[in-house]
Amino acid sequence: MTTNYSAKDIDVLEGLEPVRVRPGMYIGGTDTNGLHHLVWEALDNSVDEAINGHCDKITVTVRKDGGLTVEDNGRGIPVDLHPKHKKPALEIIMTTLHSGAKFSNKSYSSSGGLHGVGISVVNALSEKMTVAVKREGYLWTQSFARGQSTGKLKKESAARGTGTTVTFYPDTQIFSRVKFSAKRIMERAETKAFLNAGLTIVVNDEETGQTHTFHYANGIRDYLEKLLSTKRRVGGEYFYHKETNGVHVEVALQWTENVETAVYSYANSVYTLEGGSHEAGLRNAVTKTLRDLIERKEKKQQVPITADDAREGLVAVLSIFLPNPQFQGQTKEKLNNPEATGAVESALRPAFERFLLEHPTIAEAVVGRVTLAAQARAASRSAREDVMRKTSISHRLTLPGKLADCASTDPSESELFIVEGDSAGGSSKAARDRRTQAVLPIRGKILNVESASAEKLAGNNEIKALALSIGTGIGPQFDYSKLRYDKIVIMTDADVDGAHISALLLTFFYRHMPELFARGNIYLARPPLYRVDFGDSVFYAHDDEEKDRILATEKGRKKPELQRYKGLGEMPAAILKETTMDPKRRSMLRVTIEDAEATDKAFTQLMGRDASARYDFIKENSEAFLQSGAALDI
Ligand code: 0RA
Repeated sequence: MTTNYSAKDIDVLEGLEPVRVRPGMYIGGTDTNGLHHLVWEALDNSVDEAINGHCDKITVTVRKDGGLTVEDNGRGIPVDLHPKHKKPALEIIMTTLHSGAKFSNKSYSSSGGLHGVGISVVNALSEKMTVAVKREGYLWTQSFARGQSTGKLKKESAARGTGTTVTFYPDTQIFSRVKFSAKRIMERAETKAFLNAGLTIVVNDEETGQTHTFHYANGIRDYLEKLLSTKRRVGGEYFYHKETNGVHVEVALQWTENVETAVYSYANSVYTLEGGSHEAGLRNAVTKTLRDLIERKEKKQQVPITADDAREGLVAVLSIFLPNPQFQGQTKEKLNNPEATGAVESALRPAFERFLLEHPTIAEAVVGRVTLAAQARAASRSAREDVMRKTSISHRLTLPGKLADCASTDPSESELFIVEGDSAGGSSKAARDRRTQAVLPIRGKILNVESASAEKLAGNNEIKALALSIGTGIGPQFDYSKLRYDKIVIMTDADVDGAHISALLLTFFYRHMPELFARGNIYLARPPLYRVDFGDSVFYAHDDEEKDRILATEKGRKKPELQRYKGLGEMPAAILKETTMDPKRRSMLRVTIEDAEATDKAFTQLMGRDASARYDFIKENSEAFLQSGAALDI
């Protein structure tokens, strides 16, 4: 740091009243997410001290009295008097909007994300807040309530070292629920520790007496290890870090046998879910390096490598630190600094190329993996082109009205969720990724195709909507090349009725589109049936047994709060997304026909005309019924 902060630069002070009038504008809302924004804000202020090299330990305490304390050994918030306003800098920083940044002239800050609004916002939304600072040989304290000081800055005693301790109690007039989730805080602390190698973050949960210390000497390399866990690796791990022109770039990556790509990107240790300019730089560097390598190695004409081929199976952590991060998009989770693309690409590309040349075994494995992806794509391309042609305007017009289609026209990345009823349809539409996920609500129990006549089948609206959406046609007209979605996901309520509807749909597919099973396009979503809250920790259970197990293993902890989701329609969209739909977090069952004959028999028995005890059978066997499917983490 070359210059010192200059308090005199602040002329107009903006009070905190607007924050209390419209908290949502500053912290996104007043639900538990908003509540936790206060924690992220307080934590980020300390992490910023660490990013800028002034702090190496942060302690977060979830207090028994409902408050939260964040302590750091940074420089301490300045306490000197502002020449014009005749108030200590600390008081100005705590009681006015946006003043903290003006004092601190830090090179990197996480501000600009959804949070980064300033520690004063935490103060404004807390019924009580105390700040203790060690600086200039003394311990200083000041207290506040709802954004205003309740006393003057006090010089308490002589003290060694420097640091800031902030304790706040969220305002019950603002927040519907003021209970912090130690689990969420620990997850966040872990990520921050991964992204800031060497930083120690301790989280104390006074309620359970648990303490977790997060410290990763190898930073994002340790993070990558965790993300890889048991995934089967291809080649070896690659790590890169460099600082050029004030932009610090760190990458850790590894290819796997999985087909999914898992790139976690961060800017100034803020998670960028939607990627953005830095992620584009990574994508360019990786694609171009591998493309060049393959072209040089294989003289003869090869299948060209696309960016998606290069990323297939890739698990990566990208973390960059840059002076003025600009976050964009609805949730401000996309980095929008154009210079970041070039900074990442031009630094990474030559280094990654050198690495591959120096590690021929790894290079060979990665090239093999990427070539495989390219070949698979080429093989399905002609089929896909066919689909594209046939999904031209005339076909598009015939899509059923209640289908909420996805934006993508590329079947290989598209998914269709079949849900039961309009309310489930509503919540799944809110929870989906509209680019790649389509939702088709069907009404009630669809026709039992096992016992229905062909005419009845053709005239049934639900069946028609299904067949049109999927695109392949049914029975003898079935044409796989017209498939519009790679994944067809049956998503029914996690109860007996849901299992029944799943069975009806599976029967329909099995009888009229069996190839979809053979090719592995049919999936069952696994929405939870119960939510169990133990104060801070949240568990989801898919059935009674799992719920009982959770209750048994977590016995002795706080009194559990049990919630049974009556249906998908009742589940908040965010929860549905998190537990069931988001490809990064969900787990689904892929239904494969291992024993076609036995399956055929089971369907005939279960779904035929002559099935008096069918309902009971399904009730008892709904779990076993799904056992022909293998659990996949998709
Ligand atoms: C303004 C200026 C300086 C540091 C800070 C604020 C600061 C704020 C927080 C919030 C939590 N922990 C913190 N640590 C520091 C820089 C003061 C200087 O130049 O010495």
